[in-house]
Formats: sequence, C-alpha cells, structure tokens
Amino acid sequence: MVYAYIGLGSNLANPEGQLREALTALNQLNGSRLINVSPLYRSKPVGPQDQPDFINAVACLETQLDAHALLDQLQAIEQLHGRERLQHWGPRTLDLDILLYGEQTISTERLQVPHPYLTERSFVVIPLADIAPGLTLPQGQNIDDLANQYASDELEPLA
Ligand code: ROI
Repeated sequence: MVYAYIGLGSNLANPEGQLREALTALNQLNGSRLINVSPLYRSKPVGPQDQPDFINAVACLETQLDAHALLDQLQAIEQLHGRERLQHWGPRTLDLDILLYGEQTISTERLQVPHPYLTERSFVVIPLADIAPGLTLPQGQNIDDLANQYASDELEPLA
C-alpha cells in the first residue's frame, strides 16, 4: 500500500461537479481508497489568461496500484469526463496528475514523479499542505515552508 497524492483541476463544464465526480471515481478504483481531500479552491489560470478560472484540489489515495497502473486509471477517468487537449496549457474539463507516489522518484517517458511543477504552483502546494502538513518531499523540501511562500490570497476556497 502506498499513499499517492493526486492533483485535480478543471475550468470547463461545471468544474466543481467535475472534481466531485472525479473524487467518487478515485474512491472506486480497484485496490484503492480515498484517505483525504483538501478544500476545493478557485485559482487564476497559470498560462494563457484568456480562459476561465480553475477549480483545484489535492486528494490522498491509498492504493495497491503501481504508479503506471494508477496513471492508466487516472487517464481513463479523464477520458470519461470528455477531456480534450485542444491547446497546450489551455482550458480542460478534467486534469488528474500524480503529484507524489509514496516517497518514490519516478522518471519514465510517461510519468515524472514528483510532478515537475509541484513546487511552483500555489494551487498544488497549498491544498497539499492542507492535507499533509509536515510532509517532506522526496527532494527534501518541507511542504509547509513551500506553502508559506505563497500569498494566501492567490487561492480562494469555495464556500
Ligand atoms: N492553472 C490553474 N490555476 N490550475 C490548473 O489546474 C491549471 N492547469 C493547467 C494550466 C493550463 C497550466 N493552468 C492551470 O494545466
């Protein structure tokens, strides 16, 4: 059993509903159960600004799936939600990223763990710190220190 941290994001087609349905799907994955979910946050788009705000969250999944099998399952959930990659860094109905997989560092053609942008994105760092305070990343940084570097007004928790 491994704890995998999954980043969720959506800015199209009822983003909050997309995240809630994705969380249900994550909890139903074989050999997996949802351990914890951060608050849902509204965030300004990183990348092109001419797109809607995103809804973001981070979930902790306890799983028996190995990292690539988990990636397959996440991509299947994305497809079920009609994900279309129209534009690089453009709007999307559902994005599910493996942020962390236990304490492992993984670098294959399909998968980089920890997620390469993890520490650079407040919409990942802040919800991750919400559900995993005190966590040390594989490269040694403390998640609370990273979260404290971001202004608290960058993300707006949903009511
Ligand atoms: N910006 C925000 N705020 N949240 C995201 O999940 C997100 N995902 C992306 C890009 C387009 C880079 N920007 C984002 O893929």
